Amino acid sequence: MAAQGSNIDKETSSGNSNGSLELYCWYSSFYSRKVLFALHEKCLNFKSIIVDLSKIEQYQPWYLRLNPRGEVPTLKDGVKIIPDSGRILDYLEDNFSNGNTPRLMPEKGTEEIQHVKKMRDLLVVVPIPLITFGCLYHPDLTTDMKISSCERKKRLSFMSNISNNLDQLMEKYPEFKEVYEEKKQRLQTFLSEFQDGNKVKTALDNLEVTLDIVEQELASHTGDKSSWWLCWQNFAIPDIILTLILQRLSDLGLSNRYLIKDKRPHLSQYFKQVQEREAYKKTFHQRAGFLCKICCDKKRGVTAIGVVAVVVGVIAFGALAYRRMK
Ligand SMILES: N[C@@H](CCC(=O)N[C@@H](CS)C(=O)NCC(=O)O)C(=O)O
Repeated sequence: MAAQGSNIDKETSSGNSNGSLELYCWYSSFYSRKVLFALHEKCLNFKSIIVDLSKIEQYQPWYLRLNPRGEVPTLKDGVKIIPDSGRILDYLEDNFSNGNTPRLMPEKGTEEIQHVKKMRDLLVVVPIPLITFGCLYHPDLTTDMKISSCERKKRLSFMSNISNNLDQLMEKYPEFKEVYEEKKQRLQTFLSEFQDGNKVKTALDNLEVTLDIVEQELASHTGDKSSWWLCWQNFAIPDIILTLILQRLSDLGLSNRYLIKDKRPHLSQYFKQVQEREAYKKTFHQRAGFLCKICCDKKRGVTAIGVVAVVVGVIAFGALAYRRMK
């Protein structure tokens, strides 16, 4: 089957893989980024095929045949199709960890593996979709919401409109009726979850506990371990998940709550350090992305105001100079 999707990008790294990897993803999706980050860390060559969530491409028959849950990411390696970010990371680790391709987990049977797995399991359960949409819906729960109220409303109304889109798709593609019905139900549950302020508040409070454990872990690295990443000398899967969580908190305007230097000095230093990694830069430089787009639009708005101010200033100055000359 030829790849369909909004766009195809060839990600070129100097690294390995025979070029057969195709990642169906959406650049701003948390779970897509988890895999993109891992692919860049491993310096693997891959093609990324954009499944545009803003055009609900994930529900189109061609994609549902690939991933019946209608979610990104999905990895294709030749004839093998691997859905779900967690499974994809395991697949990459099992199949692409030789020679120059770095491991993102300690080898099986080693002393470190249990500890690294424990940290991964702690971070993987952080309910990022609930926190993201919960904060868009209850901006008062954030300290420095960076997304304008107009954009938040647009995003939330897009979300509640998906149900209608699913009804239309059901008529158009009756063979996928069950999938669409299930999706509608899951969406309904999710909508009522993130609209419930108490649920979102609890998730944010639980995240304090998780990040306290992370802070303790980082603080415990002294002496020979001072150059360690979260729980091992190598950058590993828990680091990828932690970085994505910290980035999302920052995008949502929650850094002032979780990442302040006085409260979690090691974590705030860690986040600065991780942003220097090439794989981080490659993962986050990507265009598109809903949250990213909004932030950029906001910046563009500020830039536009700046340009208008300069133009008005120049005209006023010119007019003044002209009057003086007369
Ligand atoms: N457990 C899945 C979750 C994937 C997921 O929820 N992806 C979101 C984007 S971040 C998605 O595709 N949402 C579209 C939808 O559910 O319709 C994974 O880890 O890959």
